[in-house]
Amino acid sequence: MTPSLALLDDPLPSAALFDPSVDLGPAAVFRGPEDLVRFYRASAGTAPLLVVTNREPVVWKGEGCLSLPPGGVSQTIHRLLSRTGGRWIALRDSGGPDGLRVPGEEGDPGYRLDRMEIPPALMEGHYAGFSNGVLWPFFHDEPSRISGSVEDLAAYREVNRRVAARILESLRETSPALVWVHDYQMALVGREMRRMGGSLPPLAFFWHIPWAAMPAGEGVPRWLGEIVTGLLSYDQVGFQTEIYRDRFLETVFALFGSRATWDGETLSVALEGGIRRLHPGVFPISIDPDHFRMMARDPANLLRARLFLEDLGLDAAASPGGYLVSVDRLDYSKGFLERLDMLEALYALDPSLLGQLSLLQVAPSTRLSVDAYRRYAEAAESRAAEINRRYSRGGWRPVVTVSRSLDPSLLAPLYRLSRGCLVTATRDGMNLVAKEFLASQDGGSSPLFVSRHTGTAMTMEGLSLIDPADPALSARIIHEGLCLDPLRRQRKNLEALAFLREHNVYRWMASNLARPLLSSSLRPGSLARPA
Ligand code: ADQ
Repeated sequence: MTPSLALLDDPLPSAALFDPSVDLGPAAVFRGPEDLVRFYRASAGTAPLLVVTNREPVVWKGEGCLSLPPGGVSQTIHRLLSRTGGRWIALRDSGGPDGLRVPGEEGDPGYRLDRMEIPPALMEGHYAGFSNGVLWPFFHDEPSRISGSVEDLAAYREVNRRVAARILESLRETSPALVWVHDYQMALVGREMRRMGGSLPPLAFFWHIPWAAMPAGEGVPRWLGEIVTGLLSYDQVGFQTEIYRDRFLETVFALFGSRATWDGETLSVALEGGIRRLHPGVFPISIDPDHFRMMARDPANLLRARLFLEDLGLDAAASPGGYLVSVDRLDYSKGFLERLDMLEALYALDPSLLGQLSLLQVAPSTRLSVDAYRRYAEAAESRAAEINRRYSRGGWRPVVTVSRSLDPSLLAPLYRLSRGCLVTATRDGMNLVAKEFLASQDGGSSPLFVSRHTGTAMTMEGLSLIDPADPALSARIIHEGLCLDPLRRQRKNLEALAFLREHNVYRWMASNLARPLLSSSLRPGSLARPA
């Protein structure tokens, strides 16, 4: 059934909420943070969750004043921890003390945030050197951008070891139902914890970025062997898509041959110390679509967005055909150069768009301590300037770049007021911007054009797929999409929104936690008791 606008205005049916079992099943409905909190309590009882990320969720503004996460995954984790108690360990990236109490709302316990200070040289090797100089380009299929040294790998190991030690320290004070570690900067934390010994709660890990296919005929690089073996130390490793999970399994088989077996649920690997068993799962990450719908509809937000567009010269008078929108960190994996090639191909295909349709790029710089990023930012800037020199007319510019982050309450109406959205990543674990755009349409008919190399394209149906490697073909797809009957475009958007409302970030989080929480509640002497 095609979802109607009226249906979208109803809350989701409150039928079966969930059974705190491994399989959340299609009946499990997570309408918002409350359902996630109920799921957590039903599965873990009063045992807290311990979360570990590279980046801290809050920014210290001085004198105990904190700015909380504006949205996204951090905010979802933050909300759960605020209400259920717990602990978050991260590397400190603003001022203030090592340990903070992050307050919950009235009546909520809040949680403790451990903010580990890492000496700058060590952090440089860990973050700019190995995480973003080696792991990021490798897993985003950009081998020519890999730059890292043995010292960087040593720094990465050392930071992971320190984080592991901090977790073990906190286990002396608290008995979490599980430890949930995030992303490629922290792959070795589980290994280090097991090396340090002692009894541990279940260890879950989520890998947010793609897993690369192994180059045919080449062995697995030694450092990659170490990362993979490190990941085997967790009890569950989550991936965004089946493709990434299967590539991970292929890497394991390339390394361990017949010492590894996989039964569709459990991966078993015979290592020197015994057999490691873990669950490599698939959990496509998502957003809170209702939150974006509300922000995109809010009259005050819409007014602010209109004024913002006027300042940029993108209001109806200055840019009569409107604008296509792109929102991403200025990262080479997001395909900035390819996007500009597509735009040029679109103008070549339909010159009547010149003077009419612009591209609005919201693109804050990122990771500037890494050479490859600095060079890329320069190249993207000069390519945009070249297009602007060539095609600008009167006050109209083809490319308008905003080089800073915008609050989600402004992004949502900017998505909604656009003529369409371009997601041009050459590789992307998921891409949440695509989902935010679809949610912000909320009955609107502006199309999303999303790269086939994103997790979003791999896990959602009915999307208009483009290929950054083929700008001319992509331009044709974009042109067709823009010319499509608005009612058909609206129907596609509504179907996508209905999917996102079911597969939202709360469900994502619960499905990540379900299996490890169940195993935690079954452990003898565990504090976690199902309700
Ligand atoms: P990212 O590479 O950062 O995340 P993405 O999934 O698009 O990519 O998430 C970015 C988030 O930051 C979105 O919520 C977006 O709104 C926000 N954002 C991006 N640019 C912004 C801007 N200019 N101003 C304000 N907000 C901005 C990594 C992986 C992805 C994976 C996510 C989550 O690379 O593949 O989807 O983690 O797992």
